[in-house]
Amino acid sequence: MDNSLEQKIEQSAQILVNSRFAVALSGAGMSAESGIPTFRGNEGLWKEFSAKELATPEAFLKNSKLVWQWYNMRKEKISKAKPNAGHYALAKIQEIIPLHLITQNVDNLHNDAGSKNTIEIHGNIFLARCLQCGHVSELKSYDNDEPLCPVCFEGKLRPHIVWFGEQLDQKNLQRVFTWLDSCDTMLVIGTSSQVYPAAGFASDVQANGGTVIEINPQPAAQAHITLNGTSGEILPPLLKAIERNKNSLEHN
Ligand code: BV8
Repeated sequence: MDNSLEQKIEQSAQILVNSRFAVALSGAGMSAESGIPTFRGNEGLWKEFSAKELATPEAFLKNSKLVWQWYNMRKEKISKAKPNAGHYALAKIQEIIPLHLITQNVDNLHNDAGSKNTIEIHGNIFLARCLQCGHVSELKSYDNDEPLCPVCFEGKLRPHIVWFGEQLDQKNLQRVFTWLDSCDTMLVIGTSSQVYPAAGFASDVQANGGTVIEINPQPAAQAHITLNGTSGEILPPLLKAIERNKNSLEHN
């Protein structure tokens, strides 16, 4: 690792250890090293299917079976994936400093890696919502493209996912904005920063005088510090630097 990247990791660790209220925002790049394709990369998920055909309420109304087949294909892939070194390092950082996590990812891997205090703003691929009674239930299987509600037994289930053109869950959004109001350091990890409202969070923090640090091999956010690399490469040394800085802070 070149020493300018090492220096920037050290600088980022000092900022994070001294921050009052840090928030991490993660995107699909976080799970790339777990073998889950991102959306807009070369092997991106959107390549085969376009978002408008699948990740919209209109698509589901028009052809719910096709949408379920797409989600079931993704669920099968995700069910076989494991958190990577980046997920585990981030969960450990959350044990050392007050780091709150907002994820755009629906793959549950942050939860599997032990992250707490997480807001899944685009939902979770292993949850399904009844169109009839609104009940949200866990649906881990991926063999049924016309699942019915296990509570009212008659309603069709849809993925408990936020599609394009749909409002985010208002409770989640309220929590996000409360966090952003207090946030003095944001760590943006593995997102192309193209999807709103998440794409606007870093500039909200900057507008409040906060510091933005980005981890991405192809940086996309307006960040003060850019750690140019993958989350699996950067987060473990960032964890070590945070542990070092935290210890020396406690012993001085
Ligand atoms: C809403 C479904 C109110 C779940 C998703 C304001 C301006 C312009 C447009 C809008 C706006 N407000 C609303 C919109 C419309 C729309 C939008 O933002 N459109 C974009 C495309 C312009 N937003 C909405 O509709 C949102 N709703 O705001 O409601 C409203 C509604 C309508 C009109 C006005 C207001 C709902 C957004 C949620 C959509 N659902 N997915 C699913 O099936 O998964 S979004 C989809 O993109 C995923 O959920 C994903 O999380 C999200 C963001 O993608 P990324 O995570 O960034 O992934 P991507 O592939 O793009 O990038 C990967 C990055 O990782 C790259 O930078 C790469 O370099 C990096 N990387 C690669 N490998 C690694 C790595 N990084 C680190 N390590 C690695 N190893």
